Amino acid sequence: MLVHNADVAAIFDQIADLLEIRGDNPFRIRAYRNAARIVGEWGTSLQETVKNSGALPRIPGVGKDLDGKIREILETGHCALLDRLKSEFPPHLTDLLEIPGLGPKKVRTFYKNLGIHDVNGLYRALVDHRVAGLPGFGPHSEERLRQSVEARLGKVRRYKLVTAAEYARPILLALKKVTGVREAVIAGSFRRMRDTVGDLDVLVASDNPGPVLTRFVASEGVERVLAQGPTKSSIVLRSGLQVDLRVIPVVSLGAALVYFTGSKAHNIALRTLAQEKGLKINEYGVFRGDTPIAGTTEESVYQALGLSFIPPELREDRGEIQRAAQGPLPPLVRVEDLKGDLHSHTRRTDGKNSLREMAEAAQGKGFEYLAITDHSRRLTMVHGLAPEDLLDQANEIERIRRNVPGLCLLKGIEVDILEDGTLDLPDDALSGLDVVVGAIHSKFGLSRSDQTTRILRAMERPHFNIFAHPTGRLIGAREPYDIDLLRVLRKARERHVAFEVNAHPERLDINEVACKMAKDEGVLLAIDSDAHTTGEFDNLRFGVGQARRGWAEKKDVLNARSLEDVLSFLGKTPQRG
Ligand code: DGT
Ligand code: CA
Ligand code: CA
Repeated sequence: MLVHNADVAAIFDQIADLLEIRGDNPFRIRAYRNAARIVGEWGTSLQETVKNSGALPRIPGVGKDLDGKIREILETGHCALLDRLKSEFPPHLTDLLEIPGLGPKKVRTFYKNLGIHDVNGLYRALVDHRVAGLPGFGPHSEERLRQSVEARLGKVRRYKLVTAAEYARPILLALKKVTGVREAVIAGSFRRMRDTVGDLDVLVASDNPGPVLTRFVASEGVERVLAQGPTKSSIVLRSGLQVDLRVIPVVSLGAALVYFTGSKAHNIALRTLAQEKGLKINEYGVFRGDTPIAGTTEESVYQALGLSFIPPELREDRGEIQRAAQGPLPPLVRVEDLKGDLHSHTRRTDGKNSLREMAEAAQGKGFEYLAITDHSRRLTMVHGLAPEDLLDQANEIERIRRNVPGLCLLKGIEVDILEDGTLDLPDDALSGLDVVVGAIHSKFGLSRSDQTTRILRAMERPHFNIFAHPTGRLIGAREPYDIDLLRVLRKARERHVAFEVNAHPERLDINEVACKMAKDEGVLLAIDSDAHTTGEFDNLRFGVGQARRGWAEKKDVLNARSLEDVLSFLGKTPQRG
């Protein structure tokens, strides 16, 4: 076997890396590093020298012990010590060393402190901001590292809807103030409320584009201007998010909105339909020959094609066009339709606000009801509640109810579904509550059949009301666990269990496709904030977005119902608080 000096050096380097990750004696580590360097730079082939002379030349700086290792490698191509060290660690741990800026010491910290095994694990930790708290790391180094890891994973970066919304707001506000601007809208996937967006597409209706473009490229937080023409421009913000601008004539606003809202698939289907009718459609309007017949409003564009108006959330070419040809589409659920929230947390577990603060915030939002659903005891890292804590909280709820007139506080729990499908609290602890939200927080890796069975069993429990964040995904960070969704939905219908559309920006779970399935299976949706702070009730709009993308109407949503109807669904007799 041909063994180069460089091969020997590489093995020594790997040994040094692993010894360092292990936290071994620094002198020993240095001996391997030095040997790697010296052998790697040795001018003649060690293997040939040994073959020709029968002996290894004396290599300065390399001790006896390492001499033996060099011989071993030259003869076999392997080193038993390296194989042994490798077996002490997860197989892909050392892949982390290939990420710019990461050496063995940092890899050791990730492995020891966070249990990270590979690049994907590191990525999840970065997305969850678990790295920023480690010694030697802060928010900035975390962000830099995340970018390197993304590059390594070959991810095309997409942004959470909430993040995109944050960046979009000041840009829109500024553009709306520019003289001559009739309208400024974010089109694209953002307007369709996709769970993530690739870039922002800003559409401005103005018959005087110059000042709009000037203001746009001067937006706060611009890192680079990618392109600038007379009516369009693209910028990249410091966060990496790209923003495209198109300024269009006021008379074309409707047609431009349709075109730039997309989706691409929807546009293509519209174009085909237009051609069948002998029409032409583009971002300036709908035309018969050269004569414009529609384009100022979106309604006019759809009408010219013989369609009723299609809400942006449905524009994915998933049957909406055929449906709109038959008549008006069903009215989709709106944020204003929500009468309450059935999943929220307080400081008693991992929330950041007190029960009273949460209740007052919900009252301020005009809710009729708010369910307090802190975690059950199994989630020890958040000090989950045992039965006696639940009683204590029930008393607190009774007291606070008087301070929030008009709002009914519901006593609830987010109870853990254990691996075997039992719940983390006994039935008699749950029976005293108004609402039981069940969720999975562990053992995400069970097989499809085990995971499904686990959930079906949990739903058999008499007090199980709402299945929370049913697929367990974390956007960009954790894939959904594997379940037979249809079976679970059918069980949910049979057991009068509602499926949650968790509106937390990192979850948006279930997604639109599952929402549509739930609707088709006759399972009610509960669009919940899962709020851990008073500010998070505002996230409900993102949950509503997913539900709308899944064709959900007001009648499909549990918490669009009155308190009385909700209590009756939960199997409770209405009692006025
Ligand atoms: P994203 O940014 O990846 O989240 O997704 P979108 O849908 O925002 O896509 P984007 O930004 O590439 O383009 C914005 C809209 O412009 C898109 O939804 C539809 C329209 N559009 C873009 N490219 C084409 C195209 O090649 N043909 C047609 N008909 N429309 C297009
Ligand atoms: Ca876009
Ligand atoms: Ca774009």
